[in-house]
Amino acid sequence: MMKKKLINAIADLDEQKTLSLVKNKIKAGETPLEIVEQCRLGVEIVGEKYKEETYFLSDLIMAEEILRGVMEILAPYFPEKDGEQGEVNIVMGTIEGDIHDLGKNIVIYLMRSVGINVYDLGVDVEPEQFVRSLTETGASVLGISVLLTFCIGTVKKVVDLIQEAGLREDVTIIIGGYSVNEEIKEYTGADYFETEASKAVDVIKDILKGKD
Ligand code: B12
Repeated sequence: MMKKKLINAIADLDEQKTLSLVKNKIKAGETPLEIVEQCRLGVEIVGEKYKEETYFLSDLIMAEEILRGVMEILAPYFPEKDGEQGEVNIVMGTIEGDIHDLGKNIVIYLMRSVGINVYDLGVDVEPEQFVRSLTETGASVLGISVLLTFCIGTVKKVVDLIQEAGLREDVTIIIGGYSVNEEIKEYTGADYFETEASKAVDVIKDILKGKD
C-alpha cells in the first residue's frame, strides 16, 4: 500500500508529494534502498507514458528534477567510506550517445558507501575512453550504464576494444540501465547485467572478493 503511494506520486510527477513521502518513509525506518527501488518503478511508469505520448520530453525532465531532489534527501544515508589504499576498483560511465546518469549515480553512491573506490567517467563516454581509463587506473571491473537501445551496439564495441587491447581476461564487465537484459548481456559480451541498485552492488562486491 505505502509503496504504491510513492510510486504513484512519481508517476504523477508530483514533486512536493514525492519529497514529503520520502522524508516520512525515512522517519518511519524504510531503508534508502527500498525508497530508491520504488522511485525506479515510478519513473518506469513515466517512461511508459512518454512512450504512449501522454507525457513529453518536458515530463522526463521533470522526472529528473524530482529524482535529484530525492537523492539530495537520501545522500546523507549513503556516507562515503574510504576504500583500501586508494586503489581504483571499478571504472564506471554511461555509454557514448547516452546522457542518462541518475541510475549510474545511485549505484556509485551505494558502492562508495561500502568502501568501493569508483572512478566515474560521467556520461556520453567514448569506447576508447573506457579502455584508456582501465589501463590508467588498473581497475579490474568496468561498469557501463546504457538506457538507450540504440546505444547497445556501442557497448559491444567497448567489450571488443577491451579484447583487442588484451585486457579481457583481467577485467570483469557489468552493464546496467533500463535497456539491459540477459539477451543484451550475451550480445555485448559483458559478464553480468543488473537493473536493481542493491543487487548491482552485491554482484560487484562478489566480483571484487573473487579478485583478491
Ligand atoms: C529521466 C529520464 C530522462 C532524463 C535523464 C536525466 C538524467 N540526468 O539521467 C532526460 C530528460 C535527460 C532524458 C532524455 C532522453 N530520454 Co529518457 N528517460 C528518463 C526516464 C523517465 C527515467 C530514467 C531514470 O533515471 N530512471 C531511474 C534510475 C534509478 O533507473 P535506471 O537508470 O534504470 O538505473 C537503475 C538500474 O538500471 C541500475 N543501473 C543503472 N546504471 C547502471 C550501471 C551499472 C554498471 C550497474 C551494475 C547498474 C546500473 O541501477 C539503477 C538503480 O536501481 C526513462 C524511463 C525508464 N523507464 O527508465 C526514460 C528513457 C530511458 N528515455 C528515453 C528516451 C527515448 C530519451 C530521449 C531520446 C528523449 C528525446 N526524444 O530526446 C532523450 C535521450 C537523451 C540522451 N542522449 O541520452 C527512453 C529510452 C527508450 C529506449 N529503449 O531506447 C526511456 C526508456 C523512456 C521511454 N519509455 O521511451 N531521459
